Amino acid sequence: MPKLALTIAGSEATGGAGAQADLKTFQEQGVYGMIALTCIVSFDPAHGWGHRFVPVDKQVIDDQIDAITGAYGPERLDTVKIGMLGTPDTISVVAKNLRDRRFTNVVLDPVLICKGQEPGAALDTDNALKAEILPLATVVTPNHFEAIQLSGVEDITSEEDLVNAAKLIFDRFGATVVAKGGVRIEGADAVDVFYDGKTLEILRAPKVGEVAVSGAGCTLAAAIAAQLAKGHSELDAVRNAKEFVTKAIIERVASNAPFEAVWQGA
Ligand code: PXL
Repeated sequence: MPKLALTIAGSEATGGAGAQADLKTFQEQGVYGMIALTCIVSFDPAHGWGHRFVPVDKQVIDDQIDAITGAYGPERLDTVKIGMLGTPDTISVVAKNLRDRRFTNVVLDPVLICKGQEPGAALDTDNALKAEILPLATVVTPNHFEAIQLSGVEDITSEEDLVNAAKLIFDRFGATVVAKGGVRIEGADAVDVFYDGKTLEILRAPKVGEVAVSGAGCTLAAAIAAQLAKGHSELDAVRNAKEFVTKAIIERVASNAPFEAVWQGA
């Protein structure tokens, strides 16, 4: 019988990011995946591939989580990955469910700004994510931009800056931090920092080009969740997930969009 994992995330129609990336990752990891959909993103080919964004009604989000947890119960479903939530309303219904259902592993990809949302609304959303979801996360995986926002540092340009930001985020929110330097820190390697309050580890893999690939963040967080569902420690989960996403980036898929997408089947 496979282990189970839930993603609470948005749909990205072209299949590169979001819930689609999460579910493909779960499948490749040998974990039975489920989705509670929070919003639908449709890129707009006629307008620079900007994000068209529609939130799912909060009652419908609640109903999906109800169906999923009703079907499997907390003994079997102890791991959830959280991706894009979209609005303060969707955030509050997800926070309520996280509080009530007490998952052991809550892996949060803190997706902050999505193009296509009004800046005012996005600020509300970011604040709600920090206030309501971050304190409930057990692992948080900020990218370069998100690490700056969550730590409050001015900028992150070096490995030392990334370590410092990871420590500040841990101190502030109490979750294990996987801070991703990606292509935004100079050097030959893509560097991520793991910090759980005791262990600090720098994870490295040779950079694959200098351009960020769509779905890499979603895939990393989903792979960490799958690894935790299978019983690995947080550090092993992150090491294995980094290896998985590196392969998925190497075998990335091109399209007419101006970015390439990871391939979890690599
Ligand atoms: O990669 C961040 C992300 C997450 N979730 C959804 C998205 C995106 C980026 O496009 O559309 C649904």
